[in-house]
Amino acid sequence: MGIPSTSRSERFQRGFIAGLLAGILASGIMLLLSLVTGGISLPEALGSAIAIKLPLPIFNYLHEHLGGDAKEYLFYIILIGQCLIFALCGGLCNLLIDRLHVSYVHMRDEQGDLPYRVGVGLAFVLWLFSGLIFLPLTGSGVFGAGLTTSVTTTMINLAVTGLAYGLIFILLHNWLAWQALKRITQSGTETAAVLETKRNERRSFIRGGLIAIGLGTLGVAAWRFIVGTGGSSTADPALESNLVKGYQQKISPPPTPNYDTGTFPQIQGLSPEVTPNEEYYRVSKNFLSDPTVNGTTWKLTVDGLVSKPYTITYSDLANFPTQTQYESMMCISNEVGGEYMSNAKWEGIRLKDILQRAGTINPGSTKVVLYAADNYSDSIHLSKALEDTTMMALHMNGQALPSEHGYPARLLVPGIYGMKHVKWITHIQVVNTDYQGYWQQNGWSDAAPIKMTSRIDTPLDGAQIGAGKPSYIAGVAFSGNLGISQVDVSTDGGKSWQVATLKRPLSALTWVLWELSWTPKAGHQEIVVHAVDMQGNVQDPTLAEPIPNGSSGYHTITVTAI
Ligand SMILES: Nc1nc2c(c(=O)[nH]1)N[C@H]1C(S)=C(S)[C@@H](COP(=O)(O)O)O[C@H]1N2
Ligand SMILES: [Mo]
Repeated sequence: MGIPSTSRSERFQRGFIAGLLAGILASGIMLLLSLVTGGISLPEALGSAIAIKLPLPIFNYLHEHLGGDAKEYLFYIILIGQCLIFALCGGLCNLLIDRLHVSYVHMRDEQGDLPYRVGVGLAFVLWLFSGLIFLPLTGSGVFGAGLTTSVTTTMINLAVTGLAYGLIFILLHNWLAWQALKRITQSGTETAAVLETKRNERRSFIRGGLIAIGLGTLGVAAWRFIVGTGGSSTADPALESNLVKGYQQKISPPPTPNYDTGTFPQIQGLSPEVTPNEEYYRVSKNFLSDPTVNGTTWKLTVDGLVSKPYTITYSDLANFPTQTQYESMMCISNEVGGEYMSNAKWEGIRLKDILQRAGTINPGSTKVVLYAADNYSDSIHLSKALEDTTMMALHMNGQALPSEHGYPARLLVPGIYGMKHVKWITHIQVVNTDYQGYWQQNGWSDAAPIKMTSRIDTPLDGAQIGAGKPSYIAGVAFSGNLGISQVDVSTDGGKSWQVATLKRPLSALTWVLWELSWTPKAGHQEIVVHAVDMQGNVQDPTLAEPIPNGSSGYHTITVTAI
């Protein structure tokens, strides 16, 4: 009784099919593990590496045509790729074993079966490859060490995935081999007996496999439970879970906002949703005094690379259509948890309309420069200048613009830090150069997109609060023009997180008020907050100083409950 002769291509095919099916199952297990244990899965690692390295024009193109879905598509494409690689591994493994003539007899028994130790070996090779080569190549470090996620979790997850793949592969492969054997020896009674014993062996293996998978799942759940409830972790847990979450969120759909049902509570210490003009943050370069512009003599000049430059007075502005919008602003020099962030209702004229009045804009124009009465200037890109929400504001919360906020006219450019919101505008100029403004000449970012941020307004850092008394943790979260879809709050320094309730924002350009009901236990508590935007990006946990691109990191406070 010998091996039924099979061709190389037949063996490759058998390995490929077994590898593909095993790969699909193993990929499912991998994703499940990354969800349950918070570890990173390989498609996520690769997906975020690609998302980060993608050249900006391609990224913009994809974003324009696929929107937030682009990340999802990328994820599925990579996932399919991973299954195909698993399949290829199966096919190649099957061929390779035939090549190892010397140990041939040990690697394959008479029926053409592969012993399970081949599967374990395959799992080990894949484990080493993904941990030592693949993850470092995606920038995640050896076994995900660069993620500051627990290396052990990644090692275990990858090992479980690899073993699942290896063992399922052998199981399927042998089943396929058995089917082939059955076809070839349909008449032989002697072989029928062999088939019967093999069938029994297989049944008991399947039973064993199911029990193993069941126990494994239980084990993971139990371990998760232990780790999740007060188990101590070596790495900074806040950083760990959030960074991993950051990677996952980058390529998965954003959460549905947990908006209140019109019952957002009045909370003492929480910022008012609309900042009164007197309380609105104030920043200017002027040490001694800001300019006081006389509205009756004020003139606005629009010129540069336009066909019909013009100059108008304040009363001429009444000829333009107006637009009202809520928009929050934040200064690029705002520290994490800082006060340089406010929200107002603005009324004014679209910059687009002001430029249109100057005729046609020369082809090749790149930027629009805004000059102010205090010799301040800054520029924005022409495409940004033509957006519907970019405007010259004349009113703030229903009043003429207060002097300190730029009377008679200031720029609003949502999504970009406060410094580009030029106050006391006197002159608007279209240019074809890369004009650098006042702060840029001092080393600050020119693009200056707002970094997502979240702030705990109440309780205050260092406060003493009543233990066992129901109270609130509340604050604001802001991401420029990207919106906020979720705010997570931790009361144990980032070990565990709870989803806060959001107040439905006044517009897509404002901050979002959030709250979490809370009854503190006695003792010191470390409260941490982070947010997720409407695209599913998670706030950056990396601590960064404001200069040159704006601060980042999670607002963290400590309170004592007695
Ligand atoms: N003309 C002029 N505009 C300016 C500035 C300035 O110094 N001069 N400061 C900018 C900065 S850094 C910020 S954060 C915002 C602050 O606007 P606010 O004082 O109305 O909050 O205005 C911007 N516009
Ligand atoms: Mo600023």
